[in-house]
Amino acid sequence: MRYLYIAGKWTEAADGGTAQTINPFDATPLDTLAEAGTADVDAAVAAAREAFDGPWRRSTVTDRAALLAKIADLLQRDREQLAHTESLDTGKTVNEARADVDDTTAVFRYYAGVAGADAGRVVDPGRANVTSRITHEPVGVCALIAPWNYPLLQISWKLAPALAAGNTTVIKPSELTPLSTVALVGLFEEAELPPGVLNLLLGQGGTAGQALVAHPGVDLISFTGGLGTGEKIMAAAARGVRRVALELGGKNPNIVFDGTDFDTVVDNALTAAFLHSGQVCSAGARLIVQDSLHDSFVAELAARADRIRLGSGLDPQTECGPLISAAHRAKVERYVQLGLSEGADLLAGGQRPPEPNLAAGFFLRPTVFAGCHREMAVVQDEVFGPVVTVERFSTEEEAIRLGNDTAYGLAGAVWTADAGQAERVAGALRHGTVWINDYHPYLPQAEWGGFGKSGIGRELGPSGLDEYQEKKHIYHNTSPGPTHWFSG
Ligand code: TXE
Repeated sequence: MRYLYIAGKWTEAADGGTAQTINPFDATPLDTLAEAGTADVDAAVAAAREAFDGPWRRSTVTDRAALLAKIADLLQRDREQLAHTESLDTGKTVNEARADVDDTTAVFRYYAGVAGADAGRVVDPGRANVTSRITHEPVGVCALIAPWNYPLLQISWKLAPALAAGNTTVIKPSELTPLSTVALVGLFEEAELPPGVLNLLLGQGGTAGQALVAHPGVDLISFTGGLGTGEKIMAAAARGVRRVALELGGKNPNIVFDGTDFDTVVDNALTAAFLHSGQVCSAGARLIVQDSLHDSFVAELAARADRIRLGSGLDPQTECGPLISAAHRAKVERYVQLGLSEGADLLAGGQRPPEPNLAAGFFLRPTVFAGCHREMAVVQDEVFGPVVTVERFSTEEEAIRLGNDTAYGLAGAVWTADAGQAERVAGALRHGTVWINDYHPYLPQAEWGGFGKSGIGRELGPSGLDEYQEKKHIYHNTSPGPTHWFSG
């Protein structure tokens, strides 16, 4: 049984509600979870408020940086156990889960390092006997809501800067993948975080999540998840004019010009599209390939997709795990049907795997659609599964036009041997991250976020800390006197 964590105590839900989390590999139960209702949301927000108004407010940046560095150490100490938990809960390979723990550690270390690096600035007031400075203050109580594809990593992108800036927090992991977040809260307890600074709610988005974002005691909401939920959350944040940051996924172009190393580019296209079964907000799910290369490229891509080994994330031979849930696989399968009905050519996958040992899990074979064009829904919508579409282009202008022909704008890539072309295309793409001759790497010190419907705000980098800070101007007149503005 896993509990809520409110005001420094592990607790059942006030109404005794529970839910099960299951293993997506075989649909067997993994654990029972307390399921928060509105009374628990009220208690968590009240605890966060009390902590914000209490000693945490007087904590120094140095204290908070030391805490984040300690969490980084504990994450590494528990690396194997955390990776195992994450793999079981999400279905991803344990290798990828290890990389997630390492990336999470790097994020805590980064914000431990930068927390105190910028204490504000002194400005020239342009007049005598005045000093004027800008200071940074925490925003207040932050509601941090994470999705199921990178549970540990996504909550940490929010939690590390929120705490570094001196906020208090109420976090809610996805109901589908809460276990690594529960473990992370355990590490904060071990590091003796004061009660109320970090509160954990487990539960459904439509109940606990909705009550949390609607709560008037919350000053800031940071959310990563689907577009529709993001729109609801932004509407909730409007009531009371609360701050909001949203990361809402993407439909990311991966543009391939002729002339780069063939094996390298096909290999990277596979990783871009099928890492974590394509359940990645920045997945390279929309390949845009130059005419002269197209036919050999798609043939090799499909052949290699057919060889991807599916299985349990814990099996070292596995290259792709299952999708997260039956409902999510059904959504992806609807897109496969839609792609077929829209006239795309199915070159690989499109089916559940035939192996009997995979029948109970939520598997779908890596799927390659060629002959796609920009009007198809399977090209425009975020499918968020192991489905890649291939379009073709002949000129650089056409590649740019296609790459920007999306309502989203999270990430994209360009593969070319021509450095000038690489810079021109990267400069013209309207996406928050552009890779040149690579796909997927991100850096804790570099901003991450989207243009268009991919969201608002930025995580990581200095801007990721800014999201959690108020800026205050302190104007100090050291020699005050009458203004003589009014004569009477
Ligand atoms: O996400 P939701 P879902 C996309 C992807 C996927 C689609 C739907 O296309 O198919 O979203 O996935 C909480 N108030 N991404 O339905 O609902 C929920 O409990 C407050 C892209 O699983 O957005 C969970 O903690 N919270 C994405 C979190 O929101 C609410 C990653 C995300 O769930 C809520 C995941 C509400 N009303 C899915 N409703 C990315 N950007 O990487 C739900 N939640």
